[in-house]
Amino acid sequence: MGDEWGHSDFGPESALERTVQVGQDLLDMDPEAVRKYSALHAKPDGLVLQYGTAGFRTKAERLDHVMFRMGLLAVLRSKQTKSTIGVMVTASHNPEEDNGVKLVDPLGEMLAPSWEEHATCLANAEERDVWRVLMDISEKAAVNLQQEAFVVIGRDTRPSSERLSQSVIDGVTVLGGQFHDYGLLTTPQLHYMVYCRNSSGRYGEATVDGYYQKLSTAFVELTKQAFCGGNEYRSLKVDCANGVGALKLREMEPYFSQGLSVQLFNDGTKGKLNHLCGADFVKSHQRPPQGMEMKSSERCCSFDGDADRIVYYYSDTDGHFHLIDGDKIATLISSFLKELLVEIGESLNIGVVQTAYANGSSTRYLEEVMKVPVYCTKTGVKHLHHKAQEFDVGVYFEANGHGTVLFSKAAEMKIKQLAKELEDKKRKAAQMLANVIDLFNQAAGDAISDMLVIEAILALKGLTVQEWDALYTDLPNRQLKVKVADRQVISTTDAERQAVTPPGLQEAINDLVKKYKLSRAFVRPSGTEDVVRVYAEADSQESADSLAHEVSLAVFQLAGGVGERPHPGF
Ligand code: G16
Repeated sequence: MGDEWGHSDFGPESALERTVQVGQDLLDMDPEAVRKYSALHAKPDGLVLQYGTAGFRTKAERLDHVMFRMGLLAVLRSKQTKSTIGVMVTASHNPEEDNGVKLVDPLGEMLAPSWEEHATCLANAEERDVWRVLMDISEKAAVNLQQEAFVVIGRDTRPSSERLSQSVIDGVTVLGGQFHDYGLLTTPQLHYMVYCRNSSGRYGEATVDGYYQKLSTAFVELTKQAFCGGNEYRSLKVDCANGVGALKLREMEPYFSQGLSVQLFNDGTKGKLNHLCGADFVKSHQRPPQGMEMKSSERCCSFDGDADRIVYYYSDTDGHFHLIDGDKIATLISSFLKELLVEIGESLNIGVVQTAYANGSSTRYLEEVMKVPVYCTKTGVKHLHHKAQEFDVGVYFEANGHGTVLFSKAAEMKIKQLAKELEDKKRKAAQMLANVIDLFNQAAGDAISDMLVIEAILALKGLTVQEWDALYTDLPNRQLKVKVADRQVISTTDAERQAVTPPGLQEAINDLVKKYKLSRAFVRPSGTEDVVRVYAEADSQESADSLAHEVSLAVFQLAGGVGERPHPGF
């Protein structure tokens, strides 16, 4: 394969993976072929969808045309960037009946905002307009149509995913693109593959084995000191949400098992994807997943359906459940990194990025105790990722457990050089940092990678899960969902902390918040589900629950609620 992007080949092959080279006859874009194939993936009449927080998401049966068209779009994006583009078929934390698709840009990051608009336009085009819209996008984005295109595809374990990823492939091939179908992958693994392929392998080898090797080697190196005598940190219970994370973690375990043994629950052999289990369920219901056997004080964690989120938890000796969410994960990681940076004595700046959902206590702890700057962005890792790129070391986590740490190229080079040059304690600190860089997935939030980082830090610091939890006390909080006729009637500002429309809603929220101590509340339309999300926190769980309920009622009344009125007790 030609190699102006630095690839020696467009992709590795294995018995399980499929690479198809399309015939020369399809290399030229053919409007008739596009029309013909598009009709086989027809758009349901009147359906309008939006490229949301993490791509398109809705009921799987409404997505065939979107998949085909995202295959087309990925080809244009690949031609424009002269890079490999990724397409992931998943609806992550959503129920099994849903599905979704998102495109992955050249460095493994989320699709650029202007292309999200193109995606929405193409997904909603009427059948007769598909070719014209493709040409409009090509013109606006200055796509060189003669350029070759290469797309990599991954999918989760939903029953609909295999068929839908075939529709993506149809879209890619009809526009003359080449592709590599990785089959089942976690979402962060697909992001990793894209990054590897576009960095000429410098980031790693673009195979699942390459991913396992890279992360496990860094983990084993990092934890060597902590694990030499064997200790209590060596076992962890993992709820895999009945998703793809179970398959991948099981495959990966032999690579890191000298440092950690994992016991898998909800591994997809019995239960339904994300049903009463998984990171989203545990975080929003603040209780253990079904199917997990928790003993007092044992460390447990949950992935979500495509393994890009992780939350930890344990139950204390009185049987009380304690959740350790993305905020506390960010705090643990930031304090570990800050200590190492101080030790090596380099003035590399560190910043933490959160969203409005971050617990007020976490922000206070990070700013006042740890003295690290904290920034708030809109929901969606694409926003956090972007902000985190401004720092030498940018830590970003959503409270729901979605996040990672980014190291600037300059910081990475500096640290890796110091790991060779420095002596004694400083050298050890630099070497640890170098391993941490390799252990984090720099392309996207990744439950498996985050889990290994957390396990390494706990082991190295000799921290129990209770000690970690005790860093600060979360303000009691509650998240609810409200059904409205059209969630777009709610628009927000100030990183989603204030509602601009509908009129009167923000004033109503302000009045309700005043009734409670240490309180805060906001509402925003979800970008992955057809609901409005409500968040409230206050000085007691009772107050947080009551405030969340009252705000839900205000949304229901002022934003066109449908169905049953929100009732107390959720
Ligand atoms: C996705 C995004 C996250 C976001 C979440 C909820 O998560 O990747 O950044 O926090 O959706 O978004 P919303 O509140 O707009 O529905 P996942 O794990 O489902 O991909």
